Amino acid sequence: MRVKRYVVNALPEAVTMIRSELGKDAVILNTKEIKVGGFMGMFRKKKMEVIAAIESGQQPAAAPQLPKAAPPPRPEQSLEQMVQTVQRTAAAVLEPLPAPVAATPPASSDKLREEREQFIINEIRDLKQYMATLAKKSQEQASMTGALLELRERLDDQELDAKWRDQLIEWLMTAQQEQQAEWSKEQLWEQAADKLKEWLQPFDRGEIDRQARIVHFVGPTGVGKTTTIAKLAAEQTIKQGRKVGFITSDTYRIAAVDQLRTYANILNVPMEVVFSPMDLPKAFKQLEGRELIYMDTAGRNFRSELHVSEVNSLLHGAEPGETVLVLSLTGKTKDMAAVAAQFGKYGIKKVLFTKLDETSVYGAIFNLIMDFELIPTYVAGGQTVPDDIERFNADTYIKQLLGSESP
Ligand SMILES: Nc1nc2c(ncn2[C@@H]2O[C@H](COP(=O)(O)OP(=O)(O)O)[C@@H](O)[C@H]2O)c(=O)[nH]1
Ligand SMILES: [Mg+2]
Repeated sequence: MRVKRYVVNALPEAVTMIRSELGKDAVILNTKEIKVGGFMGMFRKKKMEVIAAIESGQQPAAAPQLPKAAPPPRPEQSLEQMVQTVQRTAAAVLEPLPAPVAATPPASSDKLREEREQFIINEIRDLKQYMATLAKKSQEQASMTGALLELRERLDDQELDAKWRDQLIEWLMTAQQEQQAEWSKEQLWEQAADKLKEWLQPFDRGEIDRQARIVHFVGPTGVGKTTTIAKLAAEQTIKQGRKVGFITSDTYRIAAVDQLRTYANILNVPMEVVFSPMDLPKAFKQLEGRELIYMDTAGRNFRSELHVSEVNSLLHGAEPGETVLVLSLTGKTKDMAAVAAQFGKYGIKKVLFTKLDETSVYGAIFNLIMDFELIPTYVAGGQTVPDDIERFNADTYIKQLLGSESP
């Protein structure tokens, strides 16, 4: 009789070794957990000791081996090949265990069998999952026509969030399959535009409430709040003939007050400066006869909760009105998202995007609208007062996002 001792991490490992070294007639005599290595009794690793034996005279036959771990199907394998791999694996591992020798207590043999079965089950489950993802991927890739790939690339270039990009591509693919047709590039762009418009639709009613007498503009420093106020005020006074007034609380910089004052003078609009919420009633009194009051605020560190709540307390003292968050498209998406999240806590939903002229990447607008349920009002595209501003228009925006390929 030839007896051999194996020290392994798990039983299946030993089974493989026994099969290949001692042959298929080998039997396991005993298994037990042991601890090896370490230093002065510490850091010892748990291992399994397996004693196996074969009658002398019996040749270690070339036995079917229990695959250690089924080799993961390579991505370039076809589905058929993958299925064969799994079948082969299953056939090999499901082969009955060698009958336990009488010396082996039945309890340990049952445990052994159980462990092996569990191992097999896990292996097959992993393989199945792997196959399913691979099959889905390859199916997707195969059915992605050139135009779809091009659209995907465009959306990536535009920094549209991967979740919206994937959702859109998936929807287009399904719609195409359902119609059993392959859309031309034009059709594809048209369908993509329609779908994007549908998604934006709940937020696309953006206008500053005509009933609101006081409109506050908030947002980080330098995004274009003061310039935007001047643009909108010009439209309201010159085109609409409304009586407009200005209030500024941006007293952190002398230049900021002067900047708004310059516009106030040009437009012949009265202006009040407030240093704290306590000054507000007086300012409103001064502007009593004005139909519309634009309120300029200081750009502060709006990623800080403290500053946002500070602005909010200033606004709350005021008469009911609207608050518009101004965001510059030259800002980083992450920073814009952080600001939107902070203001979102105070129920601020209207947004105005500036500096459209300084970017050709438009995905951030979509991402922000969808993620924070923001309602876009205007987009500003230049420094010229009063011309460089227009109402947000979903169709125009989607054309910008999808690019010139759009029909
Ligand atoms: N290119 C571009 N520049 C803008 C736009 N709006 C404002 N600006 C410029 O951005 C700078 C800061 O504007 P300002 O109104 O003072 O920002 P505030 O700090 O938010 O009040 C100024 O130089 C503006 O001329 C825009 O839509 N496009
Ligand atoms: Mg300003």
